[in-house]
Amino acid sequence: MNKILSELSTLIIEGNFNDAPAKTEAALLEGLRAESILNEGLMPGMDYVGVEFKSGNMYIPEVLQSTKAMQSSMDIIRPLLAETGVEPAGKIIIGTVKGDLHDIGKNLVGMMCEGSGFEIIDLGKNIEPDAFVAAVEEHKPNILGMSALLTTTIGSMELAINALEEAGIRSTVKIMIGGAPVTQEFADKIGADGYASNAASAVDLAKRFSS
Ligand code: B12
Repeated sequence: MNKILSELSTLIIEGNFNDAPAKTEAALLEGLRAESILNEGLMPGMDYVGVEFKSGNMYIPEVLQSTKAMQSSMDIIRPLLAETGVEPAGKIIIGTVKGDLHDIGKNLVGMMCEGSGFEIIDLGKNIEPDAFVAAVEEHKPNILGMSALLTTTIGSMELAINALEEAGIRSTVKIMIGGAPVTQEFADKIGADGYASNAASAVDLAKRFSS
């Protein structure tokens, strides 16, 4: 691997968001294309973080630092990627359901998916079922991700799926759900396409849905 890209990967793994932007600029100055920086520098770094997180060698605060470093580099190359017309891996709409203000896990999932090349449209938190429907109609994503942390709000995921059915657009989008009270059994019950218990598994699921 190119030395500067390997150093950038290491900065992502270390969660060094102070130095990652300068290293990204240096890679561009060296003549590397934004696409190479993403695919050969940033993504391998985040892939490593995902593996380490899943195997219990990295913890949430460290993953958040890494995603922040990733974001700081993405801020620099995102406009260049758009210019060169690099196709994203897929488009994901994500949001925390109605009545629920927990967004740390949802943000982590969004950031890790962005780090893996997906375009993310983050609707935020406390999102009404109809707002999910309107967003799917407007943005036509491949995947809709819903998050809930309260046993009192997970029911809103089913309402959103029903609302998508009623609008006739349920089959246009894969639905993945997550959050501490959510289980695979619950996902099956409400007719979601998939469940992931953490951000790294959410990335795997999103990749599976888009391949
Ligand atoms: C931080 C926190 C808060 C913060 C939220 C800040 C924020 N911006 O998010 C504040 C203080 C606002 C808060 C408020 C409340 N909270 Co609170 N909160 C928590 C706490 C401590 C941590 C949650 C968290 O961020 N975890 C870290 C993230 C990274 O993990 P995660 O969310 O599970 O996400 C991971 C996975 O679930 C998955 N995932 C998540 N979303 C998605 C989406 C998709 C698509 C996929 C595939 C995967 C996925 O991937 C993520 C990353 O690995 C939990 C306790 C706990 N230990 O979980 C309680 C907890 C969730 N809260 C609880 C409660 C009761 C409340 C309040 C009702 C308290 C009150 N009486 O006011 C309010 C409700 C406010 C509301 N309407 O939402 C309870 C819920 C109980 C229950 N079973 O319903 C918990 C479990 C605490 C407890 N033990 O009682 N809370």
